[in-house]
Formats: sequence, C-alpha cells, structure tokens
Amino acid sequence: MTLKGYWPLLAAAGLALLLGWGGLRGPSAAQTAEPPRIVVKNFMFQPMSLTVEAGSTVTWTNMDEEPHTVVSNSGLFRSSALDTKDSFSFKFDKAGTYGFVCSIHPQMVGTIVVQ
Ligand SMILES: [Cu+2]
Repeated sequence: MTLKGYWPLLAAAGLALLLGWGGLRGPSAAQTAEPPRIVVKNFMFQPMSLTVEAGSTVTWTNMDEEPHTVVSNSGLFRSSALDTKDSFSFKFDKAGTYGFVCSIHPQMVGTIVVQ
C-alpha cells in the first residue's frame, strides 16, 4: 500500500482529533473557571486588584487572625467584621471600577474592575 492510500484515513483521524479536542475544551474550560475570590491575608487584599465580568459574585475570605472588613468607597457594599475564615460576597452587576477598604485598617485597599 502506498502512502497515498492512507491520506483519507489520516485526514479523518486529524479531523476527529480536532473536533474532539474542541468539544472537550469548551465545557471543561467553563467548569474549571474559579469564582472570583480575594483572600485577606497579612493585612492585605490579595490580589489588590481583580477584574471580573459584569454579573460576577466576588468573595472575600479573611485568612488573618485579626478581624477585617470589606467596605466599598462609594457605599455600595459593607461587610460586618470578618473573623478568621469568615467570608463576604457581593455581586457586581454593572461595569465600573469599585474601590474598597478595610474600615479597621484604612491602609488596606483594593479595587474590583467590572467589565
Ligand atoms: Cu483590616
């Protein structure tokens, strides 16, 4: 058998591979997308700046031994004092830039950018 005879088989296999790959990538990418999260640690918001899609819910979790809060600069949201491992979530519906601060430690600042 010449190489020529293999071509249709190779093309079909290649196409199946491409389709299979594309089919697998779409759903798995969506499933592995982690919800936006900010960790409060060492008296810092980590990351300090986070970019999310409109409609996303951002969750802050305090991993310090000290209580912290999450307070929007514009008054849009305000958490109570978060103890160790406590979380606070807020859903950002509109595009914009949202600054926030820990009201107990005003040097702790961060920004959510909603696209
Ligand atoms: Cu704080």
